[in-house]
Amino acid sequence: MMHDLVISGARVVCPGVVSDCDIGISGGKIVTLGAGLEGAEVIDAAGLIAMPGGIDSHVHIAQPSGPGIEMADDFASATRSAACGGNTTVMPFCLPEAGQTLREAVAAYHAKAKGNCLTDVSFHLIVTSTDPVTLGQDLPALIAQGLTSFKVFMTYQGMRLSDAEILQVMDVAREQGALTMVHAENEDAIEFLRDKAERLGDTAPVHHARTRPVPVEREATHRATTLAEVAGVPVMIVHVSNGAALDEIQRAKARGVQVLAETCPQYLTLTADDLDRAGFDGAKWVCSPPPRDTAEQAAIWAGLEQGAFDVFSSDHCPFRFADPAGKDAPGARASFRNIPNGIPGVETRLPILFSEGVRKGRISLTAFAALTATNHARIYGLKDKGAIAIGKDADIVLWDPEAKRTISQDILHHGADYTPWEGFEVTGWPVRTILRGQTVVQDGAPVDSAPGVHVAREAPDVSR
Ligand code: DUC
Ligand code: ZN
Ligand code: ZN
Repeated sequence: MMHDLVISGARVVCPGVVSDCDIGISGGKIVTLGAGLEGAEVIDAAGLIAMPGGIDSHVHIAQPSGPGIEMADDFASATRSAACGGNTTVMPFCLPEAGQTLREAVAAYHAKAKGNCLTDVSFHLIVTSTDPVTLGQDLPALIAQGLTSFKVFMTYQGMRLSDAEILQVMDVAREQGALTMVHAENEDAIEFLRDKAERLGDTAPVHHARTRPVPVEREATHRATTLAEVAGVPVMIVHVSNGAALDEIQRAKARGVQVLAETCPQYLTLTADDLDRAGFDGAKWVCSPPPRDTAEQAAIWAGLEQGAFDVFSSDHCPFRFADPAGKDAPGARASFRNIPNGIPGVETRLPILFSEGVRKGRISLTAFAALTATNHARIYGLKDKGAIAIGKDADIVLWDPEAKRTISQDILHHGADYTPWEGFEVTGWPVRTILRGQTVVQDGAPVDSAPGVHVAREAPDVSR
């Protein structure tokens, strides 16, 4: 059988097993795994590892972020950066602007993404309102269109939902077979600490971390899992930053609650000390939850090694540093309160986990593929994606496991003007990214096209 494309000679990371075989691709799908395959085009991948293309199920792209504030990435730059970092699908959130319905917001995001993407894209929703139109009409209609997951916030004035509202939203998720994702931090506790810090003149970026300490996240994690228990739904706790919050998740699971958990590179490799750098520089590391300390990093690593986490995402949420529409927003130097929350990371997520996790012997290649692609597809209902297996989309990334890179703004492709990992050394780098059989990044350089499309999803497996 003649294939459109054969990837030959790689170590191939299939679900649960690594195999030395060729990958035969036709019509954008993986159709054969075997030896000596024939193809119209053959990629000699000797010495490389073939992995399922990364799925980053937690990114923010061109998201409204307040008056005068602009995210550093549009869909072109975010997906270019994602593809160069070995990803083939990203899952951004649709957040309604003031006065916009959820359906209008989704239409606006589709318009921004269409024709501009180097990876495939599949939207989550953010639910900030529980009015009858949102819960009774928009949410069911959008879930039916394949936007089968949404995030709610327990923090941020204007975005947070009360416990009563979260229960209402979870009830819609239960009825419609969708998955609720929760940002778990206790807003009242943060506000109490933030007011106090400002009264004391503690306004530098590091106080962002000090006013969102571990108990703030631990309590909210307990509450979120308890609300899911009461509503009788599964829940995804996103961006878990510390061992105490992870303990709450494990306790809820032991009670029989279906809790899924996500963590991110910042909680493995950064600390609150990064926010304490000289002058205003710490603003580069302001994100929520904040990076903690080395003991919490160890707790998150232990969770990853023991299978306590389902997915590893970037929470890419980029703002330029030297920009009044970014980190240097009006009032940001006067108080950390005004610094936009979020850091870029869609391009560095996979190399950091490969280097720190696989190369350092903490996790296996198959665990890496599960945490960075396969589980994202299974959990969020991307039925054609996430694995090197017959019938799946040919979304594949070839890794040079020996390539050494020093992460630096100079080598990245995002729209931000810095990386929080400047100077971080990694071993292993994605050298070729293939989306549905088409090469979109070769030798670190993106091709000049935009083949990415929006992918509607099935119901999440845990919600069916
Ligand atoms: N939560 C996120 O998930 N991303 C950026 C900011 C935030 O608070
Ligand atoms: Zn969040
Ligand atoms: Zn996020």
